[in-house]
Amino acid sequence: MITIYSDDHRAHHAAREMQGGVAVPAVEKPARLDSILARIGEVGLGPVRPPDGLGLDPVRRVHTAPYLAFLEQGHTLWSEQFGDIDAAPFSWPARGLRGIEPKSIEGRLGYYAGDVSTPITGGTWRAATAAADVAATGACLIADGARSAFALCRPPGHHASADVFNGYCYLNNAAIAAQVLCDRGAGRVAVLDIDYHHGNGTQDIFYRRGDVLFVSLHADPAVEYPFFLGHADEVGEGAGAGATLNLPMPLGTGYAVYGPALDRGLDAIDRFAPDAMVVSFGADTYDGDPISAFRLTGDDFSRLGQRIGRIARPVLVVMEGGYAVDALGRNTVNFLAALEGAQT
Ligand code: Q9C
Ligand code: ZN
Repeated sequence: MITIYSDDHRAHHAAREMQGGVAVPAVEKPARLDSILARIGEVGLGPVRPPDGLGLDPVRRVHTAPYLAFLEQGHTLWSEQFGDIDAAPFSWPARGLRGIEPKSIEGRLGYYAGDVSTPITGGTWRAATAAADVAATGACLIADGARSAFALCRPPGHHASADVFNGYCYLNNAAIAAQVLCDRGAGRVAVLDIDYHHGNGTQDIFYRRGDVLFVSLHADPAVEYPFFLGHADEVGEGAGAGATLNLPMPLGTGYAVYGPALDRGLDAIDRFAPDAMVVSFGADTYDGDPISAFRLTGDDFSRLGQRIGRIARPVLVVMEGGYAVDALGRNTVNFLAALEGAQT
């Protein structure tokens, strides 16, 4: 399987994130991709190539212009006031307040942010746009006839909506890829999100559309991030009614529960009969993940890949979460190799 990768991800390396009321070293860090790249080389998964430099056009198809302007300038404006440290919000337009964009950078951070754990650093824009380019390039390879491709990118994307950054995500790489597939002629695209966390951004972006099916397996939002979306009764609206499927599962879920849920999701995708598929892949469902509570093993990732590969559609895999860095390369490449093996 071909991997698309840009070294520009290193520009985004947040010093800290908030967990349990204290600032701790950020778990979404450059070493994650080093682990995956090393394993790709070890097992000879296939070639690794840079993105095409597609620019911002694919990004503008998914995100609003004011949001992109904010993301691009945000850290510079913040630094003029607070110095060269990572920017984070502390005030939100919660219930009872007016949701209009303030003028000050502190206010704008709260306006566009969904949480306090997604800092905007001096290199965030560069890394996030490179990640979007990686995903968009992967989508072009699929549109040109590849059976599978792997967009190895960070920062991740599936929590980001058209105009909200949160959950370590700024630009929604998987949504950008799905939109590229639509724009390149796919009549129907399925997004299968198997990150541990619900893909709230992707769901929101496609919620009212019938041409993009969104299927997500994740920890129950009643007890896990992102908390405010991802329940089973969210099924899409308008033209998108029936084109969202959420399969929330309890903390502690292992393969005995996860496998049958995946089969339900794949059945729905089969019925939808998409021209192509985007998999938002997170390895944070792993037993040893430091911020998650599912119990998948290294071998289970091979089983997931095998089941998804058997669906016999062109598949772009887009990297999302996964924070157990030492096992991340093995788990991810287990998944990719099994997926490709089941396709042929
Ligand atoms: N108690 C992705 O996997 N909250 N994002 C962490 C831990 C944010 C995860 C707090 C988790 C976001 C792409
Ligand atoms: Zn996640």
